[in-house]
Parts: sequence; structure tokens; C-alpha cells
Amino acid sequence: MAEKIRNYINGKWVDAARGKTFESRNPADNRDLVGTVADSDATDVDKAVTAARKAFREWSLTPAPHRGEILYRAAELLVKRKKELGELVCREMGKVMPEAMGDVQEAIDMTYYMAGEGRRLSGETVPSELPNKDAKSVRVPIGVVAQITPWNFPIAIPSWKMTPALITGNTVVFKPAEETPVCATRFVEILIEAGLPPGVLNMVHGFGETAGEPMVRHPEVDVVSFTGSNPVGERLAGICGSMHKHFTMETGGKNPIIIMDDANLELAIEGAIWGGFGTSGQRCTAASRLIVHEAVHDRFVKMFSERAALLRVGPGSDKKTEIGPVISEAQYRRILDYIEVGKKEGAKLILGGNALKKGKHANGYFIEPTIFIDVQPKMRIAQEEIFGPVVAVLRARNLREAIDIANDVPFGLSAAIYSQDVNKTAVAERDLNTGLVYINASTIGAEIQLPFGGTKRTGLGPRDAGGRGGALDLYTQWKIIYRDYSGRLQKAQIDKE
Ligand code: UN1
Repeated sequence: MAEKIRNYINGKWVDAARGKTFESRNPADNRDLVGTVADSDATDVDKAVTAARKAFREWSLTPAPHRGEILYRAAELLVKRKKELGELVCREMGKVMPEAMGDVQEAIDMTYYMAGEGRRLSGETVPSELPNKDAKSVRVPIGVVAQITPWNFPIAIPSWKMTPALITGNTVVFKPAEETPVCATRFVEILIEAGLPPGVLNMVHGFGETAGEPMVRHPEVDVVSFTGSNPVGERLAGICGSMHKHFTMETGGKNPIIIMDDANLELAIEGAIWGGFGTSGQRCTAASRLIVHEAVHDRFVKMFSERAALLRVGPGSDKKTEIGPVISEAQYRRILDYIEVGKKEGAKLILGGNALKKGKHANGYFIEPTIFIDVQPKMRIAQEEIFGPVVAVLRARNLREAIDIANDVPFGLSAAIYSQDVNKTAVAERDLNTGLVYINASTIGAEIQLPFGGTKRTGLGPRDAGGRGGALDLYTQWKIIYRDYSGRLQKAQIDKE
């Protein structure tokens, strides 16, 4: 049954002003219509931003622990409805059920974590250099926040962005990915049920050009947080720079796993399978490059391709499936195009490379797990983010060369090394130029209590998720307060006695 999905503006569910809709379909079976969705434009965006602006003062003055109580209730609702939400993630986004449940769990973790921040949000109190004077820093909210989220973590990433913005007292205008609007709506419904007042959180469905960009350009939006493709992110960064808006983006990776000659190969293969083909390779953190020491290269490739050949591709709702569909026809074509590029560049295709179109695959976007070997570092399939089940294997003569190859890409999100030698892993830990580094673990699986993001063209601005340097830094600014209770004029730096 298809749901009718509306915008949520100023506490009310409303159709798009121009009355248009678009469809959200199941990527495993495109006959299955999941939702008919409001197709919004600048008029809807303006209403949502106006509502958020109006609600800002009262919300920002609500004690943070009270805001936290709403988030605790939301987390509890998420726990209660985890299975139902997981099934929806599986149906609308295509993930296999265990991963879909993991997506919801990440939102549960994040919501509890940020609820707890309601009683922390600490600043500093430091001594003043003058008598009868004190000095402290406090975090204050910035205002109206626009959030644009991707489809690959349709519950988790909205939670990364929304819960820190809300706990710190900002109001939100949210445009979820057009591929997963029903998941986003369910998450918003839960936050509303938990008690968010009208206007504090507004959701506008639609496409980047017609709804996302007007949101970013709206003069009443103070902060923009974007996760998605790199060209879009960099364009939005330009707009935000010229309008003096706070901005953060996270836009992808080309994440390597280095496999050294002393690695536990069984473990490395499990990590490479999980990182390369989990979520059908549709994670920013996906292990799309394997850089293998020449001494174990051939043995590794044999074991890895034999294991990958056994992966079962199918609808995520089928318990036996290990690899679900890719999200859409556009992505499907893009990934198949990249496979052609790899062949033309001279890489050797040793597994997969084809779309699956028969039987249970007939109505969805299924691609075989694909492995290229003899990939050269400068080939496009070794440099560009494919976002599909395609893994490039490269060869290295030693650790130094492996790290150089790992770093020689425009992105810097995640990297991993498998080795039993503590000195080698320590060098890798120091020299890999990425936001996340894993030792003897795959490139995916970041936890929410530390910041998530990367270096170089992966990201800009404060990072998503928790911890120092995480999302609280995006949604607050520091106010420094000096209070002089001496009753006389005191001059900092000048009154020395
Ligand atoms: C993403 O791919 O955009 O570390 C997010 C991971 C997940 C988050 C991925 N926790 O793979």
C-alpha cells in the first residue's frame, strides 16, 4: 500500500503549494509503490523557514534538559518501533534486514546520546586576571538550520543531523533525499509524537534544485548541513560562503584497505567483503580499494574472489540475501558505466560485472559483486567514488607505497590496515590522511559517540555525530561572558597591580 506523504510545516501536515507529487518505489521491486510524496518548491520552503524562525526564540529558551526529555522519549519510541522502521528501510532503500535494523539502531544510539547532551553542553569557566571578575564560555544556538540528507542511511543520517541541532536549541528545516521520503517522514513523526512543539522541526520533501537549493539560499537560514555528492556539496559551499552561512558537508570517499604480507588473511577477507559489498557498496565509507602487499596478492585475490562469488544477491527482505539492490535506475546505470570504464582502462575483471535481470531480480536494480584486479592508482575506478558493489584491487611493494597509494585520491573519509605488526599499524595510523582509520577492521562501522567525517574533498566544516569536534560545534557558537562585580573600572592587560 502506498502512503501519501506530505510536508510538515508549523505543526501541520500539508501538500506542496503547487499540488505536485512524485513517487518513491521499492528498489528491489519497482512495481511496489512505497509513497506518493509532496513535490515542493520555494513557496513551501519559505513557509517552513518562516515557521522555524518564529519558533526559534521560545525553543532556544527552553531549558536544554527539557529538550533532552523530548529526545529521550523519541529514542524510546524508536526502540519500540525498531522492527517496523527496519522493514520500511529495507523496502524503501533496499538494505538487507540486519543492515536496515542497524540503520535504525544508529538513530537510537544518536538520539539517546544527544538527549544526554541536554544535561552537559558544557563550556569553560576560567579564572579572570582581575579580582572580582569571572570569565566563562557558553554554547548558544545559531538559529534556523537547513539539513539535506542522503538516501543511504535514511534514518541514521537524519538523526545525526537533527538531534544535535535540536538539543542545542536551534530550529530545523529538513529536506530528506527524494529516494527515501517515507523513512524520513516516519522519523519526523516519532520526534513529533515525543513532544516537539510546532515550528521547531519542519520537513519539506522534494528535489535538490527545486526544494534543496531555495532552502540553502533562503536569507533566514543560518546554518546548512549537507551530506551527498561532492559537486553539489561544493556548489552549496560557495553559496553559503557568499551569504555568510555556517556550513558543513560530507561528500564521499574512496576508502582503501591495506592488506600487509603479515595480515591475518581470513580476517582481512571478511573485512574486505563487508566493506566492499555491504550495503551494496553504497556507503560513503565503503571499501572500494584494496591495496594488497605483493607477497600475498595472488593468494588474497583467489580467496577474496572465491568468497565474493558466494554472495547471494536479491531483495533485502529475503533472509538469505546478503547483497540487496542499488537504490535507483540512475545509480544502476552509473555503476554499470563505471564497470565499462574499468574494462576500457585495462583493469582485469575477475568477478561479476553484470546486471541481474531474471526471476527475483527482474523488477529491481541488482548488480553482481564485481572485482577488478591489476588496477593502477590513477585509473578512474581507483580515483572516483562509484557507490556500488565494485571493488578495485591494487598491488603494493611495501607499507610506504601502500600508504602513498591510499592517500593519492581526492577524498579522505576512511581507511583501514590489516597487519599483525604493531609498528606498521602505528605508522599507518599516523600517515593515512583520512578522518577515520581502522586497524584490523574494515572501513565501515563508525560509532556515533565520535565525530564522523573526513579530510580533503570529503568534507568541510564541523563533523556530524558526537564527541569533541562533532555536531555540537556546527549547531552552536561560543559566547564568552565576563562579569565584573568589583564596582569599579578594571582594565584587562593594563591593571597589573
Ligand atoms: C555513510 O555511508 O554515509 O561507518 C555513513 C559507517 C556507518 C555510517 C556510514 N556507521 O559505515
